[in-house]
Amino acid sequence: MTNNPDGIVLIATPRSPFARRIRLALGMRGVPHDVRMTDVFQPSPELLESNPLALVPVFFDPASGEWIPDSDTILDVLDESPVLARSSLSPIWPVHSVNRPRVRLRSRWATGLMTATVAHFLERARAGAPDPEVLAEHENAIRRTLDRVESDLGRHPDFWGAGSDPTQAGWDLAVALAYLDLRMAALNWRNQHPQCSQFLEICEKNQEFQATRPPVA
Ligand SMILES: N[C@@H](CCC(=O)N[C@@H](CS)C(=O)NCC(=O)O)C(=O)O
Repeated sequence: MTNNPDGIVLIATPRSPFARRIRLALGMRGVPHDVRMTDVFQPSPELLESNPLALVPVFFDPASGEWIPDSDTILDVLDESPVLARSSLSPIWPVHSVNRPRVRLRSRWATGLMTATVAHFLERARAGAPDPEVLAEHENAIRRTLDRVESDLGRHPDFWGAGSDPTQAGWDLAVALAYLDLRMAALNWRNQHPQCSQFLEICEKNQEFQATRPPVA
C-alpha cells in the first residue's frame, strides 16, 4: 500500500508513451499516486468503467471525483490541480503567456510522433498483411516531424529545455524517441538526427525517466 493521501490514481500500461508522460509528470514532482497497470487489448471492467473508449492513460482526479482520459487533458487538469499549487510544485506548462503556446506546439509535435508510432505498430500487428501504403504514410509523418524537431532543437532550445531542465515538450520528446526505439528500431532515427539523439541521452540520465522505461516487447 503506497502513501497516497490525495487518492490520485492512474490507469496505465507499461509501454504506453501517453501513460509514460503522465507517470513522469507526477513522478518528477513527487506527487503521491497509485499506478494500476492494465492490458488495453483485454480491457478490465475498471478500464471500461473509467474510460468507455478503453484507452490509457486514465487519471482519477480527486478534486472533481471524475476519471479523466487523454494525456493532454490530464496534464491540463494537473496544471490547475490544488495538489501542485499546495506544494508549490512546478507547473506543467509555462506560466508566461507568450511561451505557453510555443511549448505546447512542440509538445504536440512530440505526441504526434507517439500517435504515428502507435498507429504504425498497430498496423503491423493487426491480423492479415499490413497495408504498405498505410505504413509508409505513418513513417513519412515520423520522418518529417523528426526533421522539424531536429532543426528546432538548434533554433529554439529553450522551448525544449535542451541542455538544462527539459520542459513538458522536452520530456514528451524524450518519451516519443524512446518509444520509437521500442517499436521502430529499424528506422535508425539517430543517423540523421544527432540533436535529438543527444537530447534523449541527457534525459536518459534522469532517475524517473529510467524508472518508467518500457519493458522490451
Ligand atoms: N490521445 C490519447 C491517446 C491514448 C492512446 O492511444 N493510448 C493507447 C496506448 S499507447 C491505447 O490505449 N490503445 C488501446 C487500443 O488501441 O486499443 C492520449 O493522449 O492519452
